[in-house]
Amino acid sequence: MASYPVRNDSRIVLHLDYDCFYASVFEVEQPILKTLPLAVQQKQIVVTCNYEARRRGLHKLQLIRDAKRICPDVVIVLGEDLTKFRNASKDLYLFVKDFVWGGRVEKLGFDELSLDVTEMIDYNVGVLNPHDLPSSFFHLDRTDPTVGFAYDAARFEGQTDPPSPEGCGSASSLGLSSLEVRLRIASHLAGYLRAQLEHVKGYTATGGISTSKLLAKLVGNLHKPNSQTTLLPPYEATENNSQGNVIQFLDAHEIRKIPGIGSRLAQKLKDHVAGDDATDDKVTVKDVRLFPGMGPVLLEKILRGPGAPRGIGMRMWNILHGVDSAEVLEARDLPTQISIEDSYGRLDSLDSVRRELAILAKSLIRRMRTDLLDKTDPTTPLGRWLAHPRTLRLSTRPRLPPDSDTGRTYSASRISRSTPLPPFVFALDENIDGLAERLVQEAVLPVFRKLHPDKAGWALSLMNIAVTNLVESAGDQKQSSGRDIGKMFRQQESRAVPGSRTPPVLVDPRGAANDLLDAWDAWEETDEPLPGRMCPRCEARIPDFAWQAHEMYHSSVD
Ligand code: TTP
Ligand code: MG
Repeated sequence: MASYPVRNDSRIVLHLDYDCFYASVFEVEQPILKTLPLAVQQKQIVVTCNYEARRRGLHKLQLIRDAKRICPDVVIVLGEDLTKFRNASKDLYLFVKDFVWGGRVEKLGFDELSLDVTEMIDYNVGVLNPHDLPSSFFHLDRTDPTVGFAYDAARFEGQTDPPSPEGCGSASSLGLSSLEVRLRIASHLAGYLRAQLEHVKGYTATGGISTSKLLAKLVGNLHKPNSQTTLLPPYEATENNSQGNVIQFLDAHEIRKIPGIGSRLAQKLKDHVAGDDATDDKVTVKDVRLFPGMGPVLLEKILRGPGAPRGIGMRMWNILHGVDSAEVLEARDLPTQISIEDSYGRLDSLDSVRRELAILAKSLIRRMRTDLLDKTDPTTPLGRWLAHPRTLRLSTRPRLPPDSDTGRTYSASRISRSTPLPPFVFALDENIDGLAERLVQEAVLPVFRKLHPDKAGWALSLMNIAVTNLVESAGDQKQSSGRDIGKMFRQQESRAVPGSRTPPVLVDPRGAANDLLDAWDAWEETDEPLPGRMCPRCEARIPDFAWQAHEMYHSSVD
């Protein structure tokens, strides 16, 4: 087959995924926990556990009851209040971003980062001494040549895929600016950043190094935990390596494991390639790529449908070949929206709806004050709004009647409606409770009535209120000054088990922002096969008891 044009000389991207993130947050607070099997509980579920617990047979999304049976001395901590995870996530993000020239660090969920380090790598290629690669010095600061670390540029740090024979390819035989040399240097930067995260902040992370967000994330998954992997060149077809390593690496992946290919797209591809009766078969990238007649035109035909972006065939064809042009988004100092939601057994009366909306509205205003206020200016002691959201959106999700065969209840999809956000919510001298009540009365309930014109019987299993359409206040574009960037996040998210008595949670808008329909899913499947039913978002099989938790984990705003 002809070589596919993989651009391999453009960006260098690192992907970092903190190991057992929620559990690590507790371990950092109380280091003694590191030596013990530790599980984080939300409702009756282990949402994550440390690697000591995993060695003893525990895994994510397991019933607490089972965890205790399998490992009676497991230490269980409560993880329903997300504040500490959110704070840790923000702190680690700012810590990492400080190292990266240009601040091109993107947060993917609470516990993953994508870093575009091209500029740093190319600068460091420029100062390499090709005659003495083992005594190289990585410059972390262009203006102060003493800031950095010593490293051996003749070898990769960590693992490579495929494994690289030690010392292969000297810089002189490859050319200093070859992709291999650039990735080698990047692997040392990844190793350095991971070591800093561990020694300064107490968190271990798993790393991936390649030329795009897609490839860096996927290759990082190969060696977990506390390790890193570089996708080794050649990326394009060569005489000796007929396909190139990108195709070889990607081809073996199940189609639904590719970030950017959500469940709906994956199902359509599977149906086409394997036929309708083979839904449980694993269809790989290779199966799709080499299917007779496959190409952008056929892909467009297969994937076309409501909601599918134009040109999806070409984009999918690119992804199947590892060509991902999505940029690492430059850190923004403001979120794109703030969204709070909670789920319920069944909300039916106006009183209960009003009460729960007031709780959500309080959280929303509190969150707006945390994320959108600049409190650094002593002349405005109450703070100054950095941005004003213009729109208020209410989403709800009704519960469907129980399935007549199984008796199980399922939820319908979300419905939502928007209205202008009343400006009184920005009053800083009024208390949050009062503002929230007024917001519910004057804005949220009228929208609710439009969404649900019937007087009762809504059987709501979820409500979400969000402020969107943020307009930054004049003079607050601090991006260019490089000072205040990243004080807030472009993406806010949470993965939590919802429930009427747990604090309402902030929601991840990744799904909405993603280029190729569904979100980048950070979720790794557990090693053990789980009973239960298939998640329509990521197609993981989720046990019934963990269903709510898992749904919430995705929690993207539809
Ligand atoms: P993951 O990245 O899936 O898991 P992890 O970081 O705990 O473990 P690993 O070392 O395998 O990467 O999820 C990140 C956090 O999100 C996790 O610590 C707990 C939380 N989470 C939920 O709240 N609900 C869920 O359903 C899952 C899977 C995770
Ligand atoms: Mg993780």
